[in-house]
Amino acid sequence: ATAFSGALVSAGAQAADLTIGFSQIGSESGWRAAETTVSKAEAKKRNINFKIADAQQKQENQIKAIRSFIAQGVDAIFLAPVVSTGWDSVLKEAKEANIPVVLLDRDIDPSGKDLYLTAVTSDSVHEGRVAGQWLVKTVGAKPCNVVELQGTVGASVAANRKKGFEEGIASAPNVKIVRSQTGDFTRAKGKEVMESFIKAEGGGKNICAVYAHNDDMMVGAIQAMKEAGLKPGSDVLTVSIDAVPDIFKAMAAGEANTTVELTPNMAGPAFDAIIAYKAKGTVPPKWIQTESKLYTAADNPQAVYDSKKGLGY
Ligand code: GZL
Repeated sequence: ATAFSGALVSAGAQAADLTIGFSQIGSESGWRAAETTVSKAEAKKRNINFKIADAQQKQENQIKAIRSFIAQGVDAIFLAPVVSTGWDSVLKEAKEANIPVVLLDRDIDPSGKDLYLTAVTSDSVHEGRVAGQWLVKTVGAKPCNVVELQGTVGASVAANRKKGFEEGIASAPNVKIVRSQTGDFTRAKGKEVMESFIKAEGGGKNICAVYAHNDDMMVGAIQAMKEAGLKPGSDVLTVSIDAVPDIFKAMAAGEANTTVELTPNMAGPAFDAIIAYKAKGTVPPKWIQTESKLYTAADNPQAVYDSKKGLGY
């Protein structure tokens, strides 16, 4: 009994002794704000000393934060990489300092795969594909001009969600992307770019659908469409990703159609992987994949909104 309880204590103690630094991108979207809130709660549950550095969406600030965590001698570093390139030297420094790195919610280029222990992300190509397939199913044979609001230039999820969506609509020649531009994952930029799309498309009458790489840009786009006298959710179909509360509020108002859910809890699985790695040398799989789920306006959006409100979005 002593040995057994001893083992438990040491594992618990192990987590209590762990200090982990998180280089977080910023709070550009409701989803990312929720990821930060949830990660703090997950750290608390596991008695982990958790330090979060907010980079205001700038890679150089993320690199500085990683260097500071290395200097502090943390036990592990979590990184949500704002873009997928430019990490080699700083991650090599972490490797030389024997500090394991875990990627959260975005990837770095495959050339850097030896520079991190594991990545906890969704399958963002699949998310885009599911979005495209929903649109094809919904419009049938009707010609459908789509405008696309892309995520941050250079972010793995933006490239993947674009690729997946194009795969999803490839089978329907009547569904075409006529305009595509980055809205940097923010509401403000999403609104601004949508305004320019509406202007460029003669007031937007021939825009059949908007595909946004996240719900926050779509919330901005919905604002722009309403101000231009268009009817998002009916005349103009909307499909986006994240499943934040405000997209369900729009659905309940008949102003949005579909979202693909992304869990904000990437840190929980990351903590568990690091605790097992530190306590027992268990090497995790290179990719810990989180699930995605399609929601439409038929899925009782008000109830979903109520259930998600207060989770830190
Ligand atoms: C996706 C994540 C994206 C979210 C956006 O895993 O990196 O970043 O979809 C956020 O809301 O800006």
